[in-house]
This record gives sequence, structure tokens and C-alpha cells, in this order.
Amino acid sequence: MTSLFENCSLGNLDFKNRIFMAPLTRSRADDETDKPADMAVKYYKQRASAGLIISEATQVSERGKGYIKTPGIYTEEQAEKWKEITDAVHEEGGKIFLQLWHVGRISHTSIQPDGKNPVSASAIQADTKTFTQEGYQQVSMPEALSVDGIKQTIADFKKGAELAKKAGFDGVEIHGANGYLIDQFLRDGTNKREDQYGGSIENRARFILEIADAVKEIWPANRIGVRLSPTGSFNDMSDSNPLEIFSYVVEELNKRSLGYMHIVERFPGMDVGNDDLNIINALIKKWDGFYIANGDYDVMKAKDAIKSGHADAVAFGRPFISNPDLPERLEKGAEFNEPDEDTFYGGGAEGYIDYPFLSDNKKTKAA
Ligand code: 8OZ
Repeated sequence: MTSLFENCSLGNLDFKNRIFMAPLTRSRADDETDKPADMAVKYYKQRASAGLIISEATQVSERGKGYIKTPGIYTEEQAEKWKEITDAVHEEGGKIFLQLWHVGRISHTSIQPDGKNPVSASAIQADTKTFTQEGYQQVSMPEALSVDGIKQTIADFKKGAELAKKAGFDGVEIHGANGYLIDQFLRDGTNKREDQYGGSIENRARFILEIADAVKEIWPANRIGVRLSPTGSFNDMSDSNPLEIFSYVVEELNKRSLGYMHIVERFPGMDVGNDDLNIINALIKKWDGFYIANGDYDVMKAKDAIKSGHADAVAFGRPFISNPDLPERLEKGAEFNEPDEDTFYGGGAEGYIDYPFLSDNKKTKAA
């Protein structure tokens, strides 16, 4: 039986355990340049004992930005800052993937270049809010991307993948989850297009598959992961038949032999019904490759997920915010630091790089 603490691999890339760090938006990047903060070097380095770190969601273009202070991967100077981060993680023996992101309609005119409207599959405004300079505001009305706009966006993902390689990442994850642009194309609550990118499941899946193919021109297939949230309603999402569209996506991604599938099985604090669980389990069964489970996993559930063969690895979010040495704590059955929700998004070092390590406690006790 496999355990959380056993190593695993994707091709020739070895992970020292199956405790992965989930992508976590922390909103501390420089808002002018979209460069990661200086402090982010320490933040990621502190968490390098994860089997794999998946970076916070990182926009592939200015139009792909929807919240203040999220980092980008569309300029050389952003890549240079990310290189300091990947070097620091590698020095500690860790591995790190970059998450490629485009928010689509989850944005606000004040965040978009030239104050334009955000873009989406169709012109349907989301009933949700985002962080702007003026506070937490209703997202703006989007406009539907033209086919040229779609091609440009796919090229932006490819450029982001290229810059991620330059920046020394071990691979990339395509963010197809949580109601952002790719998800807006996949699901029929947000995609009402009548061209080759809307309507049938093949058409709605075309955007993510073209992105995967573009990224494959830059990275070997096994260094590319995809994150999906087939049953999530976060960011005002819905679909009339999630099993159908996501089964097709999983089968098509199988054909491309991608490195891993990463599914948000549930959102913290939200109930998940049996129907949703059945959909998720059916999709996992269809997937041929490495599977990363995510969504409100505690230690017991994570151990069971690995033991039972449900997942190859589990991605932890909140526990990694407040426990930089999470794998050591899990292995020793040590207590966890409680996360401070007030410092999740934005702010400085507090709640970012000052959570204590177990070894700090020992020092305090010995003193
Ligand atoms: C929380 C706040 C802002 C962004 C996601 C990138 O849900 C996010 C996100 C989460 O995937």
C-alpha cells in the first residue's frame, strides 16, 4: 500500500513525497509590473519540502488579470523574478510548476488595460466580486472574444509556457478550473457561442485542447498538468451535463499523454452531493495518468486517498499557508499552525513568511 510519504514521479521528474502544495493566490505581487514580490522567494523556498509546489495562478497577459496584485508571466522581467524563486526552491531540493492563468470575465475594467471590458466566451456577466484598488467590487460585463482574440489568447498561453521554461520551472499547469476563462469556454452556462468554439462538446472543449497543444510545443507532455473543477459553482458557474463535457476533455487529454490531472473535488466549506462525487469519480476512472486530488483534504482523508489508489498525490492549500513544513508535521503527527484568513490575500510579510517551523518551536522550548 502506498503512503503519502512515498516518493513518486512524472517521467524523469522525481517528487520526494505525495504531499503537494496547491496553487494559492496570495495577492502580494507588484501591481505596476506584475512581478512576483521579493518576499515570494522566501515564501516558496520555505515550502520546498512539498513533493511539488504548484505556483499561485499567474496571468499570461494583461487581459488575463482580474484581481489586484497577482503575478504575471508575460514579460522577461517577470520571468527573471520567477527564476529567483525556482532557484531557491531547487536549492532546497524542491520541485515547482507554474500555473498558467487567464481570468476571462472574472475581472474589472479598472484592472484591464485601457479600462476595457474583460473578455469571455460570451457576453455574460458573472454574479461575483473581485479585489480592485477600490475594494471588493462586482466584476464587469465581459465581451465575447473574437476568433482572432481566441488565437491571440492561445498564443499568450504558449508564450507564458515559454517564459516559464526560461524561468526554470519544472513544468506548467494549465488552469482550467474555478470559473476562469478556460472553464468559461467549457461550460454551457457561460458559453453560448455559435461558432467552432461553442455549442457541441467538441466545440466547447476546442479552446482548452488548442491551449494544451500549443503548450506541448514548448514542454514535453509529461511536464504539463491540467486543473479542472467539473462540479464547482465558484465564480457563478454551471453546466447542464458536466459528466459529458468533462469526460470528453479527459479522454482528449489522455490522447495527449499529459503529465497529470488535478481536480478540485470540493470547495472548503461547501457541501458536496453524491451526484457530484459520482461525476468526479467517473472522471478520475477515465483518466489514464497521474492524478492529484484537491479540495478540503485533511490528513485522514489524504492518507486514505493515496492508500486506496484514489489519487497519486494530494494538493493541500490552506494547511500549506500556515505550515511551511507541512510534510514534516504530517509525518510526525505534530500540531498545525492555524491559518489567519485576514492575511490570505494582500498585505506584507505577516501571514506570508512568518509562520513558524516545528524546528522554531523546539528552539523556543530549549531556550
Ligand atoms: C481566490 C482568490 C483569487 C483567485 C482560484 C486563482 O480560485 C484562484 C483564486 C482564488 O483558482
